[in-house]
Amino acid sequence: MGKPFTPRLSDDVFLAERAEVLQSFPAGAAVDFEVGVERQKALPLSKKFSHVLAEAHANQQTLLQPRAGVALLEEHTALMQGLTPHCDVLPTTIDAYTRLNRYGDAQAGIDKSKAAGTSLLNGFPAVNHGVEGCVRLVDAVEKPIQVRHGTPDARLLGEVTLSAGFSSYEGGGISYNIPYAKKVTLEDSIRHWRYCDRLVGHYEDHGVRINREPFGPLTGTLVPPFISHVVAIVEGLLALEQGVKCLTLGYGQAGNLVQDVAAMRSLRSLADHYFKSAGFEDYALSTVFHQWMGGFPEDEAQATAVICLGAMAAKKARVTKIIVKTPHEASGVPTLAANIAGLKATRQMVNMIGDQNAADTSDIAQEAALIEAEVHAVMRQIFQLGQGDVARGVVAAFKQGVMDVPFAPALANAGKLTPVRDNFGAVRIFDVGNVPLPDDVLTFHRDKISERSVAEGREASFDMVVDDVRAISASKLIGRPAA
Ligand code: 8ZB
Repeated sequence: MGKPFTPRLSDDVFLAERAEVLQSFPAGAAVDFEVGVERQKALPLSKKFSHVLAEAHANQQTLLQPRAGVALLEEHTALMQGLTPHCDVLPTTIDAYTRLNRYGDAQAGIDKSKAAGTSLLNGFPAVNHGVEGCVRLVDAVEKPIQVRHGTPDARLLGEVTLSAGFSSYEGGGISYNIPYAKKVTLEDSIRHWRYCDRLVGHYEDHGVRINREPFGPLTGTLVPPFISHVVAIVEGLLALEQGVKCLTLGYGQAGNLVQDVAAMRSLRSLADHYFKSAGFEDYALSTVFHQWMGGFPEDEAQATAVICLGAMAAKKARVTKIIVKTPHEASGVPTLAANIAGLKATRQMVNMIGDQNAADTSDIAQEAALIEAEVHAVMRQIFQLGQGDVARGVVAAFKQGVMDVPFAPALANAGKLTPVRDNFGAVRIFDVGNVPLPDDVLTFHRDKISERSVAEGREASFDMVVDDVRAISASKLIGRPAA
């Protein structure tokens, strides 16, 4: 298949762009790569993301990670310290202004938060706190810490946080564009994430391993597993080409246990297949499962049940890491206590499932085979469109609707593919749009949807899709009509 990816950014081009990125905002002036390398090297193993992931993978343990971020450094540090006893790896969720590179607005948010004595931002504005603030944070916590965001142009954020000792960086040129932005072109976001991957590769060149994690769930709304798998594989290939060596690939819970376990199993084997076929051997691969990313029930006990179903699927699939939701999900940014509640419920479920047999049933194998056939069909087309350049291939694929993410805001996305649940709640394809799935696969989806139509005595339609989008927050998995 040849080398199906954009060539590595040359050092000359990277370093020239780097000078520009660091001059784009005053915080860039404090970034010193050599000092960053020394800081990363001085981290104890227990604070290195790549090490903790490798240990968990080797011992078949599952790490728990919450989401959390507030405006002020002291408050955020206290939040991290409060979460530390209840989780395995820490996040730092970045605020929405920083994600849009609006550092002036982020600063106003910091100032107003100080005056108000409470966080008025929905995350931690790491660029404004700068290298110095981030170093103080990293020094004050005892576990590995990751940047979690949703930023199409995350170059400066990466420079600041990685040089301060964050040891994992979430995102990717597709997964942090299509679900998050409307007008950013894929060409731009992929180019900016090539920079981020090359920065991580540059740390690797200097003996520092930093974990990279594409954002698996995409829009979190009825995303068929093969769609998010293709994005994960493409972003994985792009990252490996830039010298990334430690990758965590993810998937967001869809809700049907068989499909969710099959999705996690196939994600791992498919990624290995495509990475090795492209000539990559030297990489560490781990997996992450996101608990339900769609609408949640308001009621905290009901929300906890949704959290536990995700924990169960994830542990059945023996994933490396779970991103944990909270019983406050329906209402907004969670308190520390709500975050701890989600972590405790997840831990209890993970422990109880972990003691049990991990063997797959035949229905899981069958579902995994379906996902594999779907991924191969789309990847084949992406390689063809790219003619040796997977980045170009994926851009063309989105343009033609060959790749299509349901419910995404991006203009770069066709939005023709429409999913719906089948009679057991698995996500199936109602309208395939221009995605080139094989005929036998499409027939399977159609038959599965017909089964549900017969059971409900109604034709499949967009109403059914809407019912499904609302179902979990209304206490069911499948959006059945009222009896
Ligand atoms: C795409 C990720 C969305 C999830 C959570 C949302 C949702 C966002 C914060 C946060 C804790 C924050 N989220 N910002 N959780 N603290 N600052 O990310 O609730 O679950």
